[in-house]
Amino acid sequence: MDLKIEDVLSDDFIGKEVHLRGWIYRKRRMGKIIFVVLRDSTDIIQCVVEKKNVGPEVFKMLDKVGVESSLELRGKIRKESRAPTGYEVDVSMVNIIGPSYNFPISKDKSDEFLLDNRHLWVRSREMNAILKIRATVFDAIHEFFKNNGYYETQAPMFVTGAVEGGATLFEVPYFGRKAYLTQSAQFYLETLIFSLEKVYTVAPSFRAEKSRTRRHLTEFWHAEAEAAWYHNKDMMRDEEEMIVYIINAVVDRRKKELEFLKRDVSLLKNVDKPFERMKYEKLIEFAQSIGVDIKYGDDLGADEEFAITKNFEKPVFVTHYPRDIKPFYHRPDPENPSVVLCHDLLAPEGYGEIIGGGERIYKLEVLLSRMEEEGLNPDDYYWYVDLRKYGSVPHAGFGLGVDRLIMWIAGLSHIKYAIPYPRTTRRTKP
Ligand code: NSS
Repeated sequence: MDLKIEDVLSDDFIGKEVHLRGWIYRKRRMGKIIFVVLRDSTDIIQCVVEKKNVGPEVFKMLDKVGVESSLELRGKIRKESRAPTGYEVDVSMVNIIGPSYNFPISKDKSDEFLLDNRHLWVRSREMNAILKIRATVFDAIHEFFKNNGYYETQAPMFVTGAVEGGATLFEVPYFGRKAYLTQSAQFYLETLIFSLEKVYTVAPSFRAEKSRTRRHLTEFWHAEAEAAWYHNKDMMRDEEEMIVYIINAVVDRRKKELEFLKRDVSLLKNVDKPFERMKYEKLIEFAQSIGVDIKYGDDLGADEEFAITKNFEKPVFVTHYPRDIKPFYHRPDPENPSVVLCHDLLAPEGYGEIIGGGERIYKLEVLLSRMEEEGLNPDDYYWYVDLRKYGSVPHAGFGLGVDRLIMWIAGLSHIKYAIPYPRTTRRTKP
Protein backbone atom coordinates (compact mmCIF):
# COMPACT_ATOMS: atom_id res chain seq x y z
CA MET A 1 0.00 0.00 0.00
CA ASP A 2 1.21 3.50 -0.79
CA LEU A 3 1.29 4.96 2.68
CA LYS A 4 2.02 8.54 3.60
CA ILE A 5 3.79 9.56 6.79
CA GLU A 6 0.62 11.15 8.16
CA ASP A 7 -1.17 7.78 7.88
CA VAL A 8 1.39 5.82 9.89
CA LEU A 9 1.66 8.29 12.78
CA SER A 10 -0.89 6.26 14.70
CA ASP A 11 -1.09 3.58 17.36
CA ASP A 12 -2.81 1.38 14.78
CA PHE A 13 0.49 1.01 12.99
CA ILE A 14 2.63 0.07 15.98
CA GLY A 15 4.53 -3.11 15.11
CA LYS A 16 3.47 -2.98 11.48
CA GLU A 17 5.88 -2.95 8.59
CA VAL A 18 5.51 0.08 6.30
CA HIS A 19 7.05 1.32 3.07
CA LEU A 20 7.64 5.07 2.87
CA ARG A 21 9.08 7.43 0.30
CA GLY A 22 10.28 10.95 0.86
CA TRP A 23 13.16 13.31 1.43
CA ILE A 24 15.69 13.64 4.22
CA TYR A 25 14.60 16.51 6.41
CA ARG A 26 17.32 16.08 9.04
CA LYS A 27 20.04 13.56 9.64
CA ARG A 28 22.35 12.77 12.50
CA ARG A 29 24.80 9.94 13.02
CA MET A 30 25.62 8.31 16.37
CA GLY A 31 28.14 5.55 15.84
CA LYS A 32 26.46 2.67 14.10
CA ILE A 33 23.09 4.36 13.98
CA ILE A 34 21.83 7.08 11.65
CA PHE A 35 18.73 8.98 12.64
CA VAL A 36 16.93 10.24 9.57
CA VAL A 37 13.93 12.50 9.86
CA LEU A 38 12.02 11.78 6.69
CA ARG A 39 9.48 14.16 5.19
CA ASP A 40 6.86 13.70 2.55
CA SER A 41 3.96 15.89 1.48
CA THR A 42 2.06 15.02 4.64
CA ASP A 43 4.39 15.12 7.68
CA ILE A 44 7.74 14.08 9.12
CA ILE A 45 8.81 10.91 10.94
CA GLN A 46 12.04 9.82 12.60
CA CYS A 47 13.64 6.73 11.06
CA VAL A 48 16.33 4.77 12.85
CA VAL A 49 18.83 3.14 10.52
CA GLU A 50 21.23 0.66 12.11
CA LYS A 51 24.29 -0.56 10.24
CA LYS A 52 23.57 -4.16 11.17
CA ASN A 53 20.09 -3.98 9.65
CA VAL A 54 20.85 -2.32 6.30
CA GLY A 55 24.40 -3.48 5.67
CA PRO A 56 27.67 -1.50 5.60
CA GLU A 57 27.37 -0.34 1.94
CA VAL A 58 24.00 1.30 2.27
CA PHE A 59 24.91 2.65 5.69
CA LYS A 60 27.98 4.35 4.23
CA MET A 61 26.00 5.85 1.35
CA LEU A 62 23.34 7.16 3.65
CA ASP A 63 26.01 8.66 5.86
CA LYS A 64 27.46 10.55 2.88
CA VAL A 65 24.35 12.08 1.33
CA GLY A 66 22.86 15.31 2.62
CA VAL A 67 19.48 16.70 3.51
CA GLU A 68 16.85 16.67 0.75
CA SER A 69 18.14 13.38 -0.68
CA SER A 70 15.16 11.34 -1.79
CA LEU A 71 14.77 7.77 -0.65
CA GLU A 72 12.44 4.92 0.00
CA LEU A 73 12.59 2.76 3.08
CA ARG A 74 10.92 -0.09 4.82
CA GLY A 75 10.60 -0.74 8.52
CA LYS A 76 8.41 -1.27 11.57
CA ILE A 77 6.60 1.54 13.35
CA ARG A 78 7.10 1.99 17.08
CA LYS A 79 6.08 4.59 19.57
CA GLU A 80 8.82 6.96 20.67
CA SER A 81 7.93 9.97 22.72
CA ARG A 82 11.32 11.59 22.08
CA ALA A 83 10.85 11.51 18.29
CA PRO A 84 9.57 14.74 16.73
CA THR A 85 6.17 13.33 15.81
CA GLY A 86 5.85 10.69 18.52
CA TYR A 87 6.64 7.58 16.43
CA GLU A 88 9.64 6.22 14.63
CA VAL A 89 10.49 3.65 12.00
CA ASP A 90 12.89 0.84 12.85
CA VAL A 91 14.38 0.63 9.36
CA SER A 92 15.17 -2.69 7.66
CA MET A 93 15.76 -1.41 4.09
CA VAL A 94 16.81 1.94 2.61
CA ASN A 95 17.19 2.80 -1.04
CA ILE A 96 18.59 6.19 -1.96
CA ILE A 97 16.84 7.40 -5.10
CA GLY A 98 18.20 10.89 -5.71
CA PRO A 99 21.15 11.98 -3.60
CA SER A 100 21.50 15.62 -2.57
CA TYR A 101 24.71 17.30 -1.45
CA ASN A 102 25.12 20.77 0.04
CA PHE A 103 21.47 21.80 -0.15
CA PRO A 104 21.77 25.59 -0.26
CA ILE A 105 19.09 26.37 2.30
CA SER A 106 20.02 26.15 5.94
CA LYS A 107 18.75 27.95 9.01
CA ASP A 108 18.80 31.75 9.25
CA LYS A 109 18.93 32.57 5.55
CA SER A 110 17.75 36.03 4.54
CA ASP A 111 14.38 36.63 2.97
CA GLU A 112 16.00 37.62 -0.34
CA PHE A 113 18.00 34.40 -0.37
CA LEU A 114 14.87 32.37 0.25
CA LEU A 115 13.07 34.21 -2.56
CA ASP A 116 15.97 33.58 -4.97
CA ASN A 117 15.74 29.95 -3.97
CA ARG A 118 11.99 29.73 -3.88
CA HIS A 119 12.10 26.66 -6.13
CA LEU A 120 13.79 24.88 -3.19
CA TRP A 121 12.15 26.79 -0.35
CA VAL A 122 8.70 25.57 -1.43
CA ARG A 123 9.75 22.28 0.20
CA SER A 124 9.94 23.86 3.65
CA ARG A 125 7.35 22.82 6.18
CA GLU A 126 6.23 26.42 6.42
CA MET A 127 5.58 26.74 2.68
CA ASN A 128 4.05 23.28 2.65
CA ALA A 129 1.50 24.42 5.26
CA ILE A 130 0.76 27.67 3.42
CA LEU A 131 0.40 25.92 0.06
CA LYS A 132 -2.08 23.46 1.54
CA ILE A 133 -4.14 26.28 3.01
CA ARG A 134 -3.97 27.98 -0.37
CA ALA A 135 -5.20 24.85 -2.14
CA THR A 136 -8.12 24.63 0.29
CA VAL A 137 -9.00 28.29 -0.28
CA PHE A 138 -9.16 27.68 -4.05
CA ASP A 139 -11.23 24.52 -3.51
CA ALA A 140 -13.65 26.40 -1.29
CA ILE A 141 -14.03 29.28 -3.75
CA HIS A 142 -15.03 26.89 -6.51
CA GLU A 143 -17.32 24.93 -4.17
CA PHE A 144 -19.05 28.06 -3.02
CA PHE A 145 -19.78 29.35 -6.50
CA LYS A 146 -20.88 25.98 -7.80
CA ASN A 147 -23.18 25.48 -4.79
CA ASN A 148 -24.74 28.87 -5.39
CA GLY A 149 -25.71 28.71 -9.04
CA TYR A 150 -22.71 30.46 -10.61
CA TYR A 151 -21.29 29.17 -13.88
CA GLU A 152 -17.52 29.06 -14.12
CA THR A 153 -16.22 30.94 -17.14
CA GLN A 154 -13.00 32.38 -18.58
CA ALA A 155 -11.95 35.77 -19.85
CA PRO A 156 -8.92 36.68 -21.99
CA MET A 157 -5.60 37.77 -20.48
CA PHE A 158 -4.65 39.87 -23.55
CA VAL A 159 -6.95 42.88 -23.65
CA THR A 160 -7.10 46.32 -25.21
CA GLY A 161 -8.53 48.43 -22.41
CA ALA A 162 -8.38 49.30 -18.75
CA VAL A 163 -11.00 48.36 -16.18
CA GLU A 164 -9.48 49.99 -13.11
CA GLY A 165 -7.94 53.07 -14.79
CA GLY A 166 -5.04 53.09 -17.23
CA ALA A 167 -2.17 53.78 -14.83
CA THR A 168 -1.49 50.18 -13.92
CA LEU A 169 -1.64 48.46 -17.31
CA PHE A 170 1.20 46.25 -18.49
CA GLU A 171 1.70 46.81 -22.17
CA VAL A 172 2.73 43.87 -24.32
CA PRO A 173 3.78 43.88 -27.98
CA TYR A 174 1.16 42.12 -30.03
CA PHE A 175 2.08 41.55 -33.69
CA GLY A 176 2.86 45.16 -34.37
CA ARG A 177 -0.02 46.43 -32.27
CA LYS A 178 -0.38 47.07 -28.58
CA ALA A 179 -2.17 44.87 -26.13
CA TYR A 180 -2.30 44.86 -22.35
CA LEU A 181 -2.42 42.23 -19.66
CA THR A 182 -5.82 42.18 -18.02
CA GLN A 183 -6.43 44.02 -14.74
CA SER A 184 -9.77 42.36 -14.16
CA ALA A 185 -12.20 40.07 -15.97
CA GLN A 186 -15.10 42.27 -14.90
CA PHE A 187 -16.19 43.71 -18.25
CA TYR A 188 -16.11 40.28 -19.90
CA LEU A 189 -18.09 38.82 -16.99
CA GLU A 190 -20.62 41.59 -17.48
CA THR A 191 -21.12 40.48 -21.09
CA LEU A 192 -21.53 36.86 -20.01
CA ILE A 193 -24.33 37.46 -17.50
CA PHE A 194 -26.60 38.22 -20.44
CA SER A 195 -26.23 34.57 -21.31
CA LEU A 196 -25.59 32.79 -18.00
CA GLU A 197 -26.94 35.31 -15.44
CA LYS A 198 -24.50 34.31 -12.69
CA VAL A 199 -20.86 33.78 -13.59
CA TYR A 200 -17.45 33.60 -11.94
CA THR A 201 -13.85 33.13 -12.90
CA VAL A 202 -10.62 32.54 -11.01
CA ALA A 203 -7.60 33.78 -12.94
CA PRO A 204 -4.53 35.98 -12.67
CA SER A 205 -4.88 39.74 -12.94
CA PHE A 206 -1.97 42.05 -13.62
CA ARG A 207 -1.24 45.47 -12.16
CA ALA A 208 1.83 47.54 -12.97
CA GLU A 209 1.67 49.07 -9.52
CA LYS A 210 4.90 50.54 -8.30
CA SER A 211 3.63 50.42 -4.73
CA ARG A 212 5.89 48.23 -2.68
CA THR A 213 3.56 47.40 0.13
CA ARG A 214 3.12 44.16 1.98
CA ARG A 215 -0.04 43.47 0.01
CA HIS A 216 0.76 44.24 -3.62
CA LEU A 217 1.75 41.80 -6.32
CA THR A 218 2.11 42.65 -10.00
CA GLU A 219 0.42 39.34 -10.83
CA PHE A 220 -2.25 38.20 -8.40
CA TRP A 221 -5.05 35.66 -8.36
CA HIS A 222 -8.44 37.19 -8.76
CA ALA A 223 -11.76 35.46 -8.04
CA GLU A 224 -14.41 37.53 -9.75
CA ALA A 225 -18.17 37.14 -9.98
CA GLU A 226 -20.98 38.96 -11.70
CA ALA A 227 -24.73 38.43 -11.39
CA ALA A 228 -27.70 39.75 -13.33
CA TRP A 229 -30.60 41.28 -11.36
CA TYR A 230 -28.32 41.80 -8.36
CA HIS A 231 -28.06 45.05 -6.45
CA ASN A 232 -25.19 46.07 -4.21
CA LYS A 233 -26.73 44.49 -1.11
CA ASP A 234 -27.41 41.18 -2.90
CA MET A 235 -23.78 40.91 -3.90
CA MET A 236 -22.55 41.73 -0.41
CA ARG A 237 -24.74 38.94 0.95
CA ASP A 238 -23.17 36.39 -1.40
CA GLU A 239 -19.71 37.67 -0.56
CA GLU A 240 -20.08 37.36 3.18
CA GLU A 241 -21.44 33.85 2.73
CA MET A 242 -18.48 33.03 0.53
CA ILE A 243 -15.92 34.40 2.98
CA VAL A 244 -17.47 32.52 5.90
CA TYR A 245 -17.64 29.37 3.77
CA ILE A 246 -13.96 29.63 2.84
CA ILE A 247 -12.86 30.33 6.40
CA ASN A 248 -14.85 27.40 7.74
CA ALA A 249 -13.38 25.13 5.08
CA VAL A 250 -9.84 26.11 6.06
CA VAL A 251 -10.51 25.89 9.79
CA ASP A 252 -12.07 22.42 9.36
CA ARG A 253 -9.70 20.95 6.82
CA ARG A 254 -6.40 22.64 7.68
CA LYS A 255 -6.19 22.50 11.48
CA LYS A 256 -2.71 21.06 11.51
CA GLU A 257 -1.35 23.66 9.08
CA LEU A 258 -2.92 26.61 10.91
CA GLU A 259 -1.46 25.29 14.12
CA PHE A 260 1.96 24.86 12.53
CA LEU A 261 1.82 28.51 11.40
CA LYS A 262 0.72 29.50 14.92
CA ARG A 263 -2.38 31.17 13.56
CA ASP A 264 -4.82 32.28 16.25
CA VAL A 265 -7.76 30.23 15.02
CA SER A 266 -10.16 31.76 17.54
CA LEU A 267 -10.03 34.97 15.49
CA LEU A 268 -11.06 33.07 12.37
CA LYS A 269 -13.81 31.18 14.20
CA ASN A 270 -15.10 34.52 15.35
CA VAL A 271 -15.91 35.61 11.78
CA ASP A 272 -19.65 35.24 11.29
CA LYS A 273 -22.39 36.80 9.17
CA PRO A 274 -23.65 39.37 8.66
CA PHE A 275 -20.58 41.58 8.35
CA GLU A 276 -20.91 45.16 9.46
CA ARG A 277 -21.80 47.68 6.70
CA MET A 278 -20.25 51.10 7.13
CA LYS A 279 -20.55 54.07 4.82
CA TYR A 280 -17.28 55.55 3.58
CA GLU A 281 -18.18 58.78 5.35
CA LYS A 282 -18.39 56.98 8.70
CA LEU A 283 -15.17 55.14 8.04
CA ILE A 284 -13.39 58.44 7.52
CA GLU A 285 -14.83 59.75 10.78
CA PHE A 286 -13.67 56.62 12.56
CA ALA A 287 -10.21 56.90 10.98
CA GLN A 288 -9.92 60.51 12.11
CA SER A 289 -11.04 59.59 15.60
CA ILE A 290 -8.10 57.20 15.95
CA GLY A 291 -5.65 59.77 14.60
CA VAL A 292 -5.30 58.72 10.94
CA ASP A 293 -4.45 61.70 8.76
CA ILE A 294 -7.23 61.46 6.20
CA LYS A 295 -10.15 63.55 4.97
CA TYR A 296 -13.40 62.94 3.10
CA GLY A 297 -12.58 62.33 -0.57
CA ASP A 298 -9.23 60.62 0.03
CA ASP A 299 -8.64 57.11 -1.13
CA LEU A 300 -7.38 54.67 1.48
CA GLY A 301 -3.80 53.51 1.06
CA ALA A 302 -2.18 50.46 2.59
CA ASP A 303 -0.99 52.39 5.65
CA GLU A 304 -4.38 53.94 6.39
CA GLU A 305 -6.14 50.63 5.98
CA PHE A 306 -3.65 48.98 8.28
CA ALA A 307 -4.19 51.60 10.98
CA ILE A 308 -7.97 51.33 10.64
CA THR A 309 -8.43 47.57 10.36
CA LYS A 310 -6.04 46.71 13.19
CA ASN A 311 -8.99 47.82 15.31
CA PHE A 312 -11.38 45.40 13.59
CA GLU A 313 -12.01 41.88 14.76
CA LYS A 314 -14.27 40.98 11.86
CA PRO A 315 -14.47 41.99 8.20
CA VAL A 316 -16.31 45.23 7.44
CA PHE A 317 -18.02 46.31 4.21
CA VAL A 318 -17.38 49.94 3.35
CA THR A 319 -20.00 51.36 0.99
CA HIS A 320 -20.95 54.64 -0.70
CA TYR A 321 -17.51 55.89 -1.73
CA PRO A 322 -17.32 59.30 -3.40
CA ARG A 323 -17.63 58.68 -7.11
CA ASP A 324 -14.50 60.68 -7.88
CA ILE A 325 -12.25 58.07 -6.33
CA LYS A 326 -13.88 55.07 -7.98
CA PRO A 327 -13.80 53.90 -11.63
CA PHE A 328 -16.48 55.09 -14.05
CA TYR A 329 -18.55 51.89 -14.15
CA HIS A 330 -19.91 52.15 -10.59
CA ARG A 331 -23.56 53.09 -10.34
CA PRO A 332 -24.14 56.48 -8.69
CA ASP A 333 -26.56 56.30 -5.78
CA PRO A 334 -29.88 57.67 -7.11
CA GLU A 335 -30.43 59.26 -3.67
CA ASN A 336 -27.05 60.96 -3.67
CA PRO A 337 -25.26 60.77 -7.02
CA SER A 338 -22.00 62.09 -5.56
CA VAL A 339 -21.44 58.64 -4.10
CA VAL A 340 -21.57 55.24 -5.76
CA LEU A 341 -23.28 51.97 -4.87
CA CYS A 342 -20.11 50.05 -4.31
CA HIS A 343 -18.37 48.20 -1.54
CA ASP A 344 -14.92 47.24 -0.43
CA LEU A 345 -14.51 44.46 2.08
CA LEU A 346 -11.83 45.22 4.65
CA ALA A 347 -10.32 42.26 6.47
CA PRO A 348 -9.59 42.68 10.20
CA GLU A 349 -6.30 42.49 12.12
CA GLY A 350 -4.69 45.12 9.91
CA TYR A 351 -5.10 43.19 6.66
CA GLY A 352 -7.34 45.69 4.89
CA GLU A 353 -9.06 45.46 1.52
CA ILE A 354 -9.59 42.00 0.11
CA ILE A 355 -12.64 42.63 -2.10
CA GLY A 356 -13.75 45.45 -4.36
CA GLY A 357 -17.17 45.33 -5.92
CA GLY A 358 -20.51 46.95 -6.44
CA GLU A 359 -23.44 47.65 -8.64
CA ARG A 360 -22.76 48.62 -12.25
CA ILE A 361 -24.32 51.45 -14.22
CA TYR A 362 -26.95 49.79 -16.37
CA LYS A 363 -28.53 52.80 -18.09
CA LEU A 364 -26.89 53.86 -21.35
CA GLU A 365 -27.11 57.61 -20.81
CA VAL A 366 -25.66 57.39 -17.30
CA LEU A 367 -22.74 55.31 -18.55
CA LEU A 368 -22.02 57.65 -21.45
CA SER A 369 -22.08 60.70 -19.24
CA ARG A 370 -19.76 59.09 -16.68
CA MET A 371 -17.36 58.12 -19.47
CA GLU A 372 -17.39 61.64 -20.76
CA GLU A 373 -16.64 62.99 -17.29
CA GLU A 374 -13.66 60.67 -17.08
CA GLY A 375 -12.46 61.58 -20.57
CA LEU A 376 -12.95 58.06 -21.91
CA ASN A 377 -13.80 57.40 -25.54
CA PRO A 378 -16.93 55.20 -25.80
CA ASP A 379 -15.59 53.75 -29.07
CA ASP A 380 -12.79 52.12 -27.11
CA TYR A 381 -15.41 50.43 -24.98
CA TYR A 382 -17.99 49.84 -27.73
CA TRP A 383 -18.78 46.30 -26.59
CA TYR A 384 -19.17 47.38 -22.99
CA VAL A 385 -21.49 50.19 -24.06
CA ASP A 386 -23.49 47.78 -26.24
CA LEU A 387 -24.61 45.89 -23.14
CA ARG A 388 -26.60 48.96 -22.13
CA LYS A 389 -28.33 49.06 -25.54
CA TYR A 390 -29.66 45.55 -25.83
CA GLY A 391 -31.77 44.49 -22.89
CA SER A 392 -29.76 45.95 -20.04
CA VAL A 393 -30.49 44.80 -16.50
CA PRO A 394 -29.36 45.87 -13.04
CA HIS A 395 -26.32 43.84 -12.07
CA ALA A 396 -23.48 43.71 -9.63
CA GLY A 397 -20.20 41.93 -9.13
CA PHE A 398 -16.97 41.81 -7.23
CA GLY A 399 -13.32 40.85 -7.32
CA LEU A 400 -11.63 39.02 -4.45
CA GLY A 401 -7.85 39.17 -4.15
CA VAL A 402 -7.22 35.52 -3.37
CA ASP A 403 -3.60 35.99 -2.28
CA ARG A 404 -4.68 38.70 0.14
CA LEU A 405 -7.39 36.47 1.53
CA ILE A 406 -4.83 33.70 2.07
CA MET A 407 -2.47 36.18 3.71
CA TRP A 408 -5.17 37.06 6.22
CA ILE A 409 -6.42 33.53 6.84
CA ALA A 410 -2.91 32.15 7.33
CA GLY A 411 -1.91 35.21 9.38
CA LEU A 412 1.08 36.06 7.13
CA SER A 413 3.07 39.26 7.42
CA HIS A 414 3.54 39.77 3.66
CA ILE A 415 1.66 38.74 0.53
CA LYS A 416 4.82 37.21 -0.94
CA TYR A 417 4.45 34.34 1.53
CA ALA A 418 0.94 33.58 0.28
CA ILE A 419 1.77 32.55 -3.31
CA PRO A 420 4.28 29.98 -4.59
CA TYR A 421 6.11 32.36 -6.95
CA PRO A 422 5.44 35.99 -6.07
CA ARG A 423 5.75 38.58 -8.81
CA THR A 424 6.62 42.00 -7.49
CA THR A 425 8.15 45.14 -8.99
CA ARG A 426 11.59 43.69 -8.42
CA ARG A 427 11.09 40.00 -8.97
CA THR A 428 10.30 37.85 -11.98
CA LYS A 429 12.34 34.79 -11.05
CA PRO A 430 12.48 31.96 -10.34
O1 NSS B 1 -9.24 46.84 -8.23
S1 NSS B 1 -10.15 46.07 -7.42
O2 NSS B 1 -10.49 46.63 -6.15
N1 NSS B 1 -11.53 45.81 -8.20
C1 NSS B 1 -11.57 45.28 -9.43
O3 NSS B 1 -10.59 44.93 -10.10
C2 NSS B 1 -12.97 45.04 -9.97
N2 NSS B 1 -12.94 45.22 -11.42
C3 NSS B 1 -13.34 43.60 -9.60
C4 NSS B 1 -14.74 43.26 -10.02
O4 NSS B 1 -15.66 43.91 -9.57
N3 NSS B 1 -14.92 42.25 -10.83
O5 NSS B 1 -9.47 44.67 -7.19
C5 NSS B 1 -10.19 43.67 -6.52
C6 NSS B 1 -9.34 43.01 -5.47
C7 NSS B 1 -8.83 43.95 -4.40
O6 NSS B 1 -9.78 44.14 -3.39
C8 NSS B 1 -7.61 43.22 -3.89
O7 NSS B 1 -7.99 42.24 -2.95
C9 NSS B 1 -7.11 42.53 -5.13
O8 NSS B 1 -8.16 42.48 -6.06
N4 NSS B 1 -5.98 43.26 -5.70
C10 NSS B 1 -4.69 42.91 -5.52
N5 NSS B 1 -4.12 41.88 -4.86
C11 NSS B 1 -2.78 41.80 -4.87
N6 NSS B 1 -1.97 42.67 -5.51
C12 NSS B 1 -2.50 43.72 -6.19
N7 NSS B 1 -1.70 44.56 -6.84
C13 NSS B 1 -3.92 43.86 -6.21
N8 NSS B 1 -4.76 44.75 -6.78
C14 NSS B 1 -6.00 44.37 -6.45
